[in-house]
Amino acid sequence: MRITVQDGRVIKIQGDPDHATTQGALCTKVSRYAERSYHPERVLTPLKRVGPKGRGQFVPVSWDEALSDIAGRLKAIAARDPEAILPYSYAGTMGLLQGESIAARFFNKLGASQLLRTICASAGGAALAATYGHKVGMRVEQFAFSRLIIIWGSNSIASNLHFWTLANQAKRQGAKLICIDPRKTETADKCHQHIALLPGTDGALALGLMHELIVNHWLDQDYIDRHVDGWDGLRERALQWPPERVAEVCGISADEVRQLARDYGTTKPAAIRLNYGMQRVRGGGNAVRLVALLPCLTGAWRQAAGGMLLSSSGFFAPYKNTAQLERPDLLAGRTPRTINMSTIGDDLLREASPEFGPKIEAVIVYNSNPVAVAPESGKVVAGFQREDLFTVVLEHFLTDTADQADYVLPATTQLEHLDVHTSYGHTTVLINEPAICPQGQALPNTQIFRELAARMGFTEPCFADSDETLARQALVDGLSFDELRATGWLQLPIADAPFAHGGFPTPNGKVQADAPGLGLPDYVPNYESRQSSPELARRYPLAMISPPARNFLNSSFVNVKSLRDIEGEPLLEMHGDDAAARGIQDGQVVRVFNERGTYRCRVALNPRARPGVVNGLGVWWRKLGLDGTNVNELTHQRLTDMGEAPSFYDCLVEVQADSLRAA
Ligand SMILES: Nc1nc2c(c(=O)[nH]1)N[C@H]1C(S)=C(S)[C@@H](COP(=O)(O)OP(=O)(O)OC[C@H]3O[C@@H](n4cnc5c(=O)[nH]c(N)nc54)[C@H](O)[C@@H]3O)O[C@H]1N2
Ligand SMILES: Nc1nc2c(c(=O)[nH]1)N[C@H]1C(S)=C(S)[C@@H](COP(=O)(O)OP(=O)(O)OC[C@H]3O[C@@H](n4cnc5c(=O)[nH]c(N)nc54)[C@H](O)[C@@H]3O)O[C@H]1N2
Ligand SMILES: [Mo]
Repeated sequence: MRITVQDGRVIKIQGDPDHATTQGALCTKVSRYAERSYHPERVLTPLKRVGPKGRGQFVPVSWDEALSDIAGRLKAIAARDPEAILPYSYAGTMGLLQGESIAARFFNKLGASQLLRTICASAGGAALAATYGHKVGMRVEQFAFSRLIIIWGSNSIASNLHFWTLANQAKRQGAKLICIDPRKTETADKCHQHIALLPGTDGALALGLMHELIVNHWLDQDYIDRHVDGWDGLRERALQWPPERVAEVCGISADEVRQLARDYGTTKPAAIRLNYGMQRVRGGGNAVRLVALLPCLTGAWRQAAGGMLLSSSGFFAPYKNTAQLERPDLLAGRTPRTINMSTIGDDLLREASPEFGPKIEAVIVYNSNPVAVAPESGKVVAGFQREDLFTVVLEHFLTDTADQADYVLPATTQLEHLDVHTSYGHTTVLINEPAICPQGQALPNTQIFRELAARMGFTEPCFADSDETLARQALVDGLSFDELRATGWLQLPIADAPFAHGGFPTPNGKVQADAPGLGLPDYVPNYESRQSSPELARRYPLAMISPPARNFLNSSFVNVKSLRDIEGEPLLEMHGDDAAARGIQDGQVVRVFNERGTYRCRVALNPRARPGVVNGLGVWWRKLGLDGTNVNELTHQRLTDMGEAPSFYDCLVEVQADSLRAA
């Protein structure tokens, strides 16, 4: 980003035309970053709760009063058991400094519970690690030169714009673009073909593609022999998936399977842009393993513009000094329990027990809005409303989570603080220089944890490290902070075709079809589907997915007026046939419900929804919804097959016209 500042105020935000991946473009959301940062509702002083829990009633207090009181409360809890204290953070900023640097040191020194950060990507991450050894893939720039691009489980125009620009370049050069997504997204509109499979059936489709690659002799047997472990077993498994069986499971036609396999097996270079949307189901890990094997069977990796990309973040691992930033040595031999962020609803409501450990007595939330984004939010809210829970939230705004706090502490935005960023879509390291002064009394997360550490009596010199010191510590010797500061970003040294000759980051350099300890991947049906839970499906016959609305970033930007005006209000997209069967009309208010709860919103009958699947666009702030709920009222806390991730898009519901409104 390039920020233009006049008299200390941001007047313009642009993409940087010199950066190879972004090429001068910003997505709609981030181009409104100034509107967000100067928002009249920014929290600009520390706030202390005065009203009942959860009502969002606060009075401003001084930093000193807030920090001293918080430190006092934490000390008292820690004296009984530090594991009763829980940090909760995720994607608000993904920077190395304002994420887990001083914060991690703070919680390590304290001996607090550790947070298992699973809410987004850990099923796919575990699957890539099992298959390739790490989260590695194609260099994103190379997609511009592909002849076939399969965009699989990603609404790239909305959530991965910089990739879309490259895919579009390939399209102009004659490449074929195919989108695999239950929803007819903005991206599907712009592809040559859209395959609208049922949610959670991607593993079956991948097996069917393998079947066709085998029977039509579209395999690169030399690449397989040299670089793939476990092919014989996988081959046998794939041969059990003829197109007709796949069609039945996926809710598509056998010809769609055959044609997709033909395109994939006979076009070179062929690239797959897989994204995290398809791993938010029970079998997400197995599905990613199966898709990740496809380019290894056709030898697509031989060409720079062939292969697949889910995440590039593993490429950064050798260049990041996580231990130096987070200082696990401060645990001093203790091994606190871990709490999975995706089951925060259940865990906040759990009593002390030998298996669980102590009841959670305090939560410190930063860079996250769990009340809106975590599954089964009825339970998350009930947990945060516990009278005996002490909650501190570092935030820019009074989000649904901040409303539940005992203290809200004003944090800086990325315009106001220093940070270093890696990426999961490209391969450059970036610096985030502060462009303006902190607004009001806001402080960077790092500084808030420094001040808290001092009041807790933590005397280790590492708690005094400045942000610049942290930035230098974040990178290993191969990358120079001074060079980064001078140029804005540094490209990692990665070959254009990194796996043309194998060399995957597994112990023996080979792709693991048969992964140690896991065996072969298979199709794993959803927890909730007509096939796997027919009784449940009789009561709740519609599958609901909840991908992000185009103009929001998870629950960020929902309160930015110009963006919310584009989205309008929370919507449920529904197919005309499903609506007709229920007497539902376009634009009507509906009740969407299952055993976990009820969510009311307006229905949009439109072709973006396929029959049998409804799309509840997310992630709205609960308090801006019709009756103070959002889609996560309906999602559940069961975890994926790998990586212990949530299965947001594995969810059955029923929909009815809202009788209150209809009357
Ligand atoms: N505008 C916008 N951009 C974002 C975000 C945002 O909230 N808003 N979030 C950011 C973050 S944190 C992330 S992790 C990435 C996520 O980016 P993506 O991985 O691209 O994920 P989503 O956009 O959540 O979902 C992608 C698509 O998956 C589809 N989908 C749902 N279930 C299935 C399935 O079972 N199979 C298949 N094949 N497709 C399925 C959805 O309909 C959706 O269109 O985007 C980032 N970019
Ligand atoms: N139903 C459903 N639920 C989902 C998803 C879905 O597709 N469907 N997507 C999931 C995914 S992919 C993800 S990644 C999670 C994301 O969930 P979260 O990590 O909670 O992300 P956000 O909702 O964007 O909330 C981040 C908060 O951090 C704050 N913030 C931003 N920068 C800073 C900072 O520098 N300091 C501090 N202290 N605060 C800051 C923002 O104001 C914002 O309120 O949600 C998940 N939830
Ligand atoms: Mo995410």
